[in-house]
Amino acid sequence: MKAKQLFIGALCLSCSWAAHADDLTLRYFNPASTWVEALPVGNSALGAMIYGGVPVEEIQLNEETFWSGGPYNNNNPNGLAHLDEIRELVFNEKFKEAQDLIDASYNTPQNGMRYLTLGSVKLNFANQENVKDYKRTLDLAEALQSTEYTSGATKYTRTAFASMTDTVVVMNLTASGTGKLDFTVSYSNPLAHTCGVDNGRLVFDVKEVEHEGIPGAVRAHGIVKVVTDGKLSSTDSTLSVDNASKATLYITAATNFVDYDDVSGNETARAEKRLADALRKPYQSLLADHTAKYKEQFDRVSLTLPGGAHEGTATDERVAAYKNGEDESLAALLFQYGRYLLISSSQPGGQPANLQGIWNDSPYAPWDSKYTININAEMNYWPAENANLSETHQPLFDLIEDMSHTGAETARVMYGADGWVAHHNTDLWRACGPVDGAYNGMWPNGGAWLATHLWQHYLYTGDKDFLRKYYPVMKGCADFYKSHLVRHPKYGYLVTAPSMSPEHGYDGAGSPITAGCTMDNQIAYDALYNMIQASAVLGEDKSYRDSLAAIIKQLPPMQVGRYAQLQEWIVDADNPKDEHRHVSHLYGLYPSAQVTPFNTPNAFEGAKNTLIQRGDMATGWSIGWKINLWARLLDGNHAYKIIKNMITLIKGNKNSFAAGEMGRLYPNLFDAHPPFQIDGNFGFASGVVEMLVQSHDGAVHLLPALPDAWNNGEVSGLKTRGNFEVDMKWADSRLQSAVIKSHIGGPLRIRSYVPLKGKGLKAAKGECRNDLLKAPSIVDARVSPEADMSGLNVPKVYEYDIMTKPGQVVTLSSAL
Ligand code: FUC
Repeated sequence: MKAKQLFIGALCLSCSWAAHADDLTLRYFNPASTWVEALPVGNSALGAMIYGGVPVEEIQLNEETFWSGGPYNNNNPNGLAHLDEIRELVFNEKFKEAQDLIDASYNTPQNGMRYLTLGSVKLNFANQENVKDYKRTLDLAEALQSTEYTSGATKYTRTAFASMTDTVVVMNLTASGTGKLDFTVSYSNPLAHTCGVDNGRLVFDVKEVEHEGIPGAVRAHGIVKVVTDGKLSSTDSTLSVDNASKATLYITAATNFVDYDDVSGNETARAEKRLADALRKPYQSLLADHTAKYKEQFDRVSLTLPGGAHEGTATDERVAAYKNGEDESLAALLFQYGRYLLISSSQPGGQPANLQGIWNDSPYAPWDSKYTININAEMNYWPAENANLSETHQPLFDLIEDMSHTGAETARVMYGADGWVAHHNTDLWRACGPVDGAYNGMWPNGGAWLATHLWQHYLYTGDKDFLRKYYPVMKGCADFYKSHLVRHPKYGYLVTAPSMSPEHGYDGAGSPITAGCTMDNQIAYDALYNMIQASAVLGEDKSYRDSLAAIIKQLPPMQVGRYAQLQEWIVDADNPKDEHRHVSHLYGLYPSAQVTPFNTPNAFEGAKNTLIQRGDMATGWSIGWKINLWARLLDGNHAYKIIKNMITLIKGNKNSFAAGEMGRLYPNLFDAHPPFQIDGNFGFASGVVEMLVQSHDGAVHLLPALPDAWNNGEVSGLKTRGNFEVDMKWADSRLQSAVIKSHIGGPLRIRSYVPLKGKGLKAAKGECRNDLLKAPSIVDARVSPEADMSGLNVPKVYEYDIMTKPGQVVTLSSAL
C-alpha cells in the first residue's frame, strides 16, 4: 500500500511536469508555404498535412494502403543455377565479376512499388483581407492542429485532427459574429482520378497505378462531408458554404486492399462505413474520444529538460537559434514529436510507418517511400518499446509475419534454402527479393534484422504468449541461416555469400559484394542466439538449440583492425578517413547488445574508434543512429554533439538531394536526409531514451549518458527490458531520485554512477539473474597486433539488486 502511494505521488509530480503544454507545441506565425512547413496529423490509417493557408487552406491526404502495383513477387528463379559460381567468384575475390553475374541472373524489373499521395482537399475562403494575429500550432499534448487569425473584425479558427477512434480527418471551422464564414471545397490529385458530388458530399475516386510492369490493383475512394449552420450548396465537383459561423469537415478514404495477396475489398463501402461511424457521434464526443485515446498513449512519458517556455518564438526560429544548452526544451519537444509521429502513423491493425511515416504528397516519393530494411524501417521502431509505445510496434510484427510467408518463397527460389529471407527493401506487397541491382540490393539479412524486433518486444514485456505466437517466424530466420551459411574456403568460418556490408565496399575491392562482413555475422548471431533463448524459454526441443549453438561457434568473430577500429569486413580494409553514412558493423553496439563495455571491452573500444573515424555529420537517419551509438558508448556529451548536428534548420525543398545541403530539420521538425525521411525523427527519440536509461547489458542503467547541457531534468514513464518503468529526477548532472515500477516482477539489477539507497536494496552479487536484462554471451573481438587499444575508459558504476513482485514500486535516492 505504502509503495503504491509513493508511486502515485511520483505520477502526480509527472502530471505537473506534463502540464507544461507550452513545451509540447509547435507554433508558427505564417501559413505553410511548402509541404515541409505544413503540420502532420494521423491515425495510422489516414494522414493529413495541414498548411493553415489564407485564403486557401490545403489538407493534403494519405491513406496507408494506397500504393502502386498489386500482389507480386520479385524472386528471379534464374539465379539459383549460378549461386555456386557466384560464391566461387566471391571467395576468389573477383567481386565485380560476382556483382555482374548477380545482376545478370538475380535482378528483376521490379524494384518495389511506390506509396502514393491521395491528393488534397482545398478550402477557398472569401473575404480574407487584412489578416492579422495569425498563428498555427500543432499541440502534441492533445494531437490537435489549430489555425487562428483575424480578418477585419472577424476572428477565424480552424481545429483539425485525425481521429484516433474513428477513421476520419476532421476540421472544425468557426468565424466570430454571424455569417462570416464563406468557402468552397474542392479536390485535386496529380494522379488520375474523378471527383464529383454525391448526396451533398464531395466524393473522389483515385485510379489504380501501374508500376514497373505490375498492373495497378489498389483503388481509393474518398468522401468529404460538411456539416454547417450556414448554407451548403454544390456544383459538379465543389461544395460551397455561405453565411456560416461554423462548419465541420469530415474527410475519410479507403481502398480495396485487404492484404498483400488480396485486393478484393470494396473501397466505397468501406469509406461510407468509416464516415457513418464517425457521424454517429456529435463533434464534441468525436473530439473527446480522439484526445482520450491519444493521451492514453502519449501521456505515458514526460520529459523536462532545461529551457522553458517559448510562446513568442516560432518553432523553426528555435531550431535555427539552437545552440549549446540554451533551449533544451526544444530537444524534449523533438523527442515528444517522435512519439507523436509514431502514435500517429502506426496503430494496431494498420501498416507500419514507411520511409515517410504515412505522409507523402508525391506520386513519385523519394525511394518510393518504401520500407528500406537495411536500417530505415527498423529505426522507425527503435522508440516503440523504450518510449513506452509498445502497441505501435504491432504493425511491424504483422509485416514481419507476412514476410515470413513471402520470404519463404524467396529463400526457396533464390537460394534453395529453408526458412525465409528478405533483402534490403520491402513494400505493401511484402516483396522479399533484391532491388536496385546487386550493388545495393544483394543483402540477405533484412528479414532477420526485422525479426530481432520480435525478440526485443519479448525482452521488454516478458510476454510468453507473444513469443509462442511468433516463434515460427523467428525460427524461419534461424533456419535460413542454418541452411544458407557456407564455409569460407580461406578462413574456415560459416558466412553469408554473396552479400555486402549495406551499400558500402572497401577501397580497391571493385564492388561491395563480399562474404561474411561484420554486420551479417552479427545479425546471423542474433537470429541464432535469440532463437536458442526463445526455444529454451518455451521448452522446445533441445537438440534444435544444440544444432544452432554449433553454428554460432563457426561464425566469424568480430575483429579489431590496424586502426584500432571494429572491422567492417572479414578483411582489415577500413579506411579511417571514410565517412560513409552506413555504420553497419556498429549494429552490434546498437541496436544489438553484442558490443558492451562490461561484456566485450575490445569490441567496445573498436566500435568507439570506428565511430570517431566515421565523423559526426551525416544524413538524417545516420545522425539518428549515431546518437544511439554514442549513448551506448556511455558518452553523453558526444551524443549531444550529434544532437546539435540534427537540430539545424534546412529550408530547402524537401525533394532536394543537393549534395552537402546542410540542416537536418525542416521547419515542421520533419527530419532531413535530405530529403525528408521519418527514420531520423524516430532515431532521435530512441537516442534520447538511450541517453537516459539503458537495459541491454545485465542491468537497468540509470542516466548512462547524460550530457552536461541536460544537467537538470526529470523524466517519467521510460520502459526497460524486464518490463520495468522508470521515473527519474536529476540535478547538477547527478541522479537525485528514481521510482521504478516492476510490471511483471523478477530480479531487478540497477546500475548507477552515484551510490543509491532504498528499501530492500542490496549491493549486487554475481551475475544478473533476470534473463530479460542479460547481454548475450559472446566472445570478445580479436584484436590486431597493430591496434592501439589504450583508450578504453569505462566509468565506475554502483550496482544493486532487489527482487521485485509484479506491480511493486522501488523508490531510490542518491546516497551522496
Ligand atoms: C538507404 C540509404 C539511403 C536512404 C535510403 C532510403 O539506401 O543508404 O541513404 O536512406 O535507404
